[in-house]
This record gives sequence, structure tokens and C-alpha cells, in this order.
Amino acid sequence: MSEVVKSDLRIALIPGDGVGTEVAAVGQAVVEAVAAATGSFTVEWTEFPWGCDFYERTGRMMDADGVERLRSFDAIYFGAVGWPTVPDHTSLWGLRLEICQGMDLWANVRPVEFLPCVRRNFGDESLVGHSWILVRENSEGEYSGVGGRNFAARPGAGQVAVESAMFTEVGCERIIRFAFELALERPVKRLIGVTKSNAQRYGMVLWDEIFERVSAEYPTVETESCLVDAMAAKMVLDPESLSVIVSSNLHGDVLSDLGSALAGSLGLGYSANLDPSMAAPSMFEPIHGSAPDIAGRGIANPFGAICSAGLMLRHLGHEREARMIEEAVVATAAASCLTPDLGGRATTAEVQDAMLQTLAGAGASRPA
Ligand code: GGG
Repeated sequence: MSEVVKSDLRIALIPGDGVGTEVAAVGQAVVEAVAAATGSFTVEWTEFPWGCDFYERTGRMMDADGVERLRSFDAIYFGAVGWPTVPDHTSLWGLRLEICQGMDLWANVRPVEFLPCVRRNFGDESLVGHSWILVRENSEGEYSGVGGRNFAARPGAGQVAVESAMFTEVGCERIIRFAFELALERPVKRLIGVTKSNAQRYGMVLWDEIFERVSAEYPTVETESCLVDAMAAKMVLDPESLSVIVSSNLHGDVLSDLGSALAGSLGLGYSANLDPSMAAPSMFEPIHGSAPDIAGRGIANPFGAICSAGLMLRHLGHEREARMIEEAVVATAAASCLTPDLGGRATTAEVQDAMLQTLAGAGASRPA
């Protein structure tokens, strides 16, 4: 994912809703700490107040020209979307999907990592250091928005709703090829293509066929096609065997939540919504939502947001700085500085402090 090195970064910041605002602030502080420690880049942040509060005031989740305004940035750093006062389908379609589909950020990369000292209901210590990458198709499939409702005047007896999944050859091929390229970079060159093509015999069979066709171009990558139900079971029963997984929009959404939960918490999951051509700015965010149950209590897990910031720096060409963030996260976890969802007692602010201290030390010990 490493591309052009830019040393004066212009980042659009969209904290969004609930804990999104809390963890995005930590990610921002971590990026600033890396910039200070290395002197290798500066960041100009432009914050947008979009989200459910904005909706309550304006009737929109973001400004009408929001997508066009975002285009001029190098990247977008996002918190979370959703709040009980706004229907979930309104908030999601009005902001996150509006941005991803509006700019065709078609590759959603969602790593899962097993960190030290984290309380997990699953697996043992041998999983620490292991990682998977879930590659989620991010522009079409079940989230194409094709469908409608009718007969609203017949409530309780005759309403009809149709929700169609749309799979295009271009959409399937580009994400599958992207996943193969990613698998090539991994120590274990293994890729699983996920569908439900026994039950859904059009789009998902097209996906399977394209997966098989593209696989012929990557003879060094070991492949397997797996039904999504079997994939969920494999993640639980055979976690060591997995490397890269590629799936449709809905399946990737679900499997990445499962992956993060298996690794210890949804708060760990991080992601990049990429336009691999770099024509549009890519968007980086933790995979979790706004968590209204813990919002405002100062205990949200910031690791997902922090690691998303690391992915953002890597995407903008700052590989060394991305590694600094990843190493500081592992060190913070290894020191058991963990929020309650991971079995610890630390607050969000304490995790931030530990990260900043580690990064300052890493900067001080770096040769000039
Ligand atoms: N930071 C990610 C976020 O806010 N996710 C909320 C959500 O419901 N996402 C659904 C999706 O990823 O499609």
C-alpha cells in the first residue's frame, strides 16, 4: 500500500459520533507525536463537524458538497458514525457510505492482529504476533443501494421490500486482484475467497469464477474458495492457518467484526478504505461504531483508531513512521496498559499517554 512520500500532509479529520470523537483525538495526537519525534513530516488537519449532531441541526449527515471538498486532501481520518437519535441507515448512508461510494474507495483493508496481554475468550498465547488481513469489497455487492419499498399504505399486511446485491465483473476482479497482490507480500502466501455461492447462484458464482480465473496468474499463492459460514467456523477453529481473506461487502463487514472480537475486542479492528489509484484521498478508520453505551466515559479503546493512523502514514509513503506506531501499540499492550474491553483498567487518556511516551523515547533513540 506504500505510495508517494509527502512530507506536508493535508488530512481531513471527521471524528463523527460517540467514541469516534474520543479515539480520533488519540490517533491525531499519536500522528503529531510521530511527526515531532521524527521531523519527517508535518500535518495540517482540517476538521469537519459531520455526523449525527450535524444531522439534527441541518437535516444532512454532511454538507451537500462534502465529497467534492474532501477530494483536495491527501487522506481522510475518520472516527465513527451512528447515534440512537438518527436511524442507522440514514447515518451510515449519509456519511461513511457517501464518502466511500462517492469517491469509489473500493478496497477496504481490515487487518486483525493478536496483541500480547490482551484478555481473549478464544485461542492461547501462541496466537500472539499472528495476523490476518480481511479484504472487503467496498463499493458494490450487498451495499449497492439497489432496491426499494412499496405499498406503504398497507402496513402490517402488504408492504414489499427488495434489496438487491449487485456484482460487476470489474468490481469483483479489481478487489480479487488487489487481494492476490497483498497475499504476495505476506510471509504465508495464502488467500481464501469467500462467498455463499451454493445459495446465491448469480453474483456469488460470478465472484467464484473470477477468483479462479485470477488465481491462475498467481501460481505462488495458495488458494481456497470457502462459503461464508464455513469461513466463520474456520476463523474460530483453525486461526493459525489464515493469512489473507477476500470477500464481498457484507461478508467482509461481518467477518472483520468476528475477527476483531476473536482477537479480543471490536476496539482493536482498524482499516483503510482505499482508492489504490490514489486519484481520490483514501479514508482510514477504526472498524467499530460510535458505541453509545460507553461514549463519554473515557474508556474507549483507542488502538483501532491509532493503528488506522499508522495505515494512513504507510499509505502516504511513511513506512518507517507506520512501523513506529505499530511497535508502540505492541509495547503499550505488552505493558498491560489496556482499556477494560481488553481486560485492563486503563482509561483512553492513559493509553494515549503510554503511546506518546513510547514514541518520544523512540524518537530520542533514533540516530539523527
Ligand atoms: N468507524 C466505522 C464505523 O463507524 N462503522 C459503523 C458501521 O455501522 N459501519 C458499517 C459498515 O462498515 O459498512
